Amino acid sequence: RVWDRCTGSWKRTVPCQTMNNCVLLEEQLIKKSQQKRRTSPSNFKVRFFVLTKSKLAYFEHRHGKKRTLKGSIELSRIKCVEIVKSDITIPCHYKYPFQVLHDNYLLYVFAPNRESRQRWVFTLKEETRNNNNLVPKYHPNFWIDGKWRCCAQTEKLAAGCIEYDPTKNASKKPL
Ligand code: 4IP
Repeated sequence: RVWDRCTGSWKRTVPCQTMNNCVLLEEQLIKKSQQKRRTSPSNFKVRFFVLTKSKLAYFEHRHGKKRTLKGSIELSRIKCVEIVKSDITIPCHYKYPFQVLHDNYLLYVFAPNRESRQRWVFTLKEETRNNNNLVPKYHPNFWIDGKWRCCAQTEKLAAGCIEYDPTKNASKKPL
């Protein structure tokens, strides 16, 4: 048996049989609900994030219990990964936000410190820089209360307002 780092439990099978299953990063972070439906609540959840060569997955982890998968994003579906620059008061414990735009959804993740955020943004950008669905432009600030704080557009899927550089931040490996 081998220890599965994703679920935090023993598994009969080898978890790292292929390179795609190997863990690049793992850490407890906070995420905002993606609000995939119009009626979805806006809330923040502590989740255990695991990045592999193929996916960004997040798990619920209650003390002493097996982790349960809550969501998983195929890296090939990611269109943009960037730091969020904002003047708003961050409504959760972790104060360093970044964004992952995928499909027609937007995931906001909050890291506990600058270094952690830099590691996630750096590694995610490295792994997605050659995707063929990247956006030419993105929104540097939050989508909040029905509008973009950067450009005041009122459509969540409105085109971004500043150029997205998939190689920026990706040249220097963070500590
Ligand atoms: C849920 O709220 C959780 O925040 C989900 O996050 C989130 O899914 C849901 O949003 C949101 O409705 P309740 O727990 O109060 O039901 P998690 O999966 O981490 O538990 P996302 O998509 O953010 O994973 P939508 O977007 O699925 O409606």
